[in-house]
Amino acid sequence: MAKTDVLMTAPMLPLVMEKLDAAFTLHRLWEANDRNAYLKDIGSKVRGVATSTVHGKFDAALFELLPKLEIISSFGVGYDNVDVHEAVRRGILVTNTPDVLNDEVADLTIGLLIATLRQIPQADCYLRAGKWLERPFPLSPTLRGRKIGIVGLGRIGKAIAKRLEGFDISIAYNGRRRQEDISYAYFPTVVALAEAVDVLIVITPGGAETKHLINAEVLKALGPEGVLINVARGSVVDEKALIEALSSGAILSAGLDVFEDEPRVPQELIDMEHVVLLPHVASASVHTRNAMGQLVVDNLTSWFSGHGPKTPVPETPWLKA
Ligand code: NAP
Ligand code: 8YV
Repeated sequence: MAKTDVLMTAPMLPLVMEKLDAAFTLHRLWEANDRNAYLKDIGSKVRGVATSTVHGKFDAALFELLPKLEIISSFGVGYDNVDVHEAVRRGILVTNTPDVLNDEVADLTIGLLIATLRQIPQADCYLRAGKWLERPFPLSPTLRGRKIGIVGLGRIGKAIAKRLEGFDISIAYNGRRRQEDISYAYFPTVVALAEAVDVLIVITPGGAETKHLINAEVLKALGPEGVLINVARGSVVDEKALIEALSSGAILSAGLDVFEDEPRVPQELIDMEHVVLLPHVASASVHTRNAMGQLVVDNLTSWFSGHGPKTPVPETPWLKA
């Protein structure tokens, strides 16, 4: 029997490529000299797609070239890369990779928070530069006595909060609605939360709804001792306003895993010594990336063997006939 045709938009983990290659006829979009000509040639056969948050936008123009598409299996829990409204309109399922990365991302967030406050990367550079031989490293700010505000208390936000409880500090949160089973203080706006705390940890989805949720007003409310940790999406923070707030001392420092135009990072941030910058690595361990990759494979194989998708996104639930 002929294998089902699946399109991959850019190279993925070896585990994903090998397993999809074995189960399907895998079309490698990145190997085509002319993307459009290639898609015009093979697009009418394609029933599944494997893509990732870092492969660029999966937009209406791409949908148009794939008339038989049934499912988009996306690598990453965030799926702001996929035009999900277009998928809904066309009755196409979208799946993501939730939960398997919660602990990894939460661990990294705590690491980034402490690295930012206690200036761990800067201290490492100081030692390597031989400056310790001249004088001790300057005293740093602290986590002690701080109040933490989590913007987006979802799966990962809760895993971060669980870890923070061990640090004996106060925790509050913002989301679009209060969660009745949560005892942390709830603030209905990000500005109100920022006024009440001195660390903001951002872990919402990206996309139009959260674009520049963290703006100049929020940063001003966070105050001169305030620290911003962004592990969500670059789009959630107004990067220009953040650079201004960090330059003027409107906030103390920032720890950033994500940026507005990845992998390009503004030179102003790179030149600042009081920020910690990471290249979008919160889930990037071999263990967790392989678990995410396996879920990309499982969603496609489960769907095409008639068992439904494993982890459809809320906008495209699987309604079993
Ligand atoms: P989730 O369980 O869906 O949680 C998202 C949370 O954000 C929910 O609690 C939601 O609460 C809140 N939220 C949504 N819109 C909001 C808004 N406009 N204002 C305030 N809060 C809002 O998702 P998750 O699995 O925790 O993942 C969260 C996000 O983290 C992903 O979408 C992705 O962008 C990011 N992420 C980044 C990395 C990385 O490598 N840096 C890794 C994994 C995930 P309400 O519904 O009550 O508003
Ligand atoms: C991935 C992420 O690293 O899951 C997400 O939403 O941002 C990260 O876990 C990213 O998708 C890169 O593939």
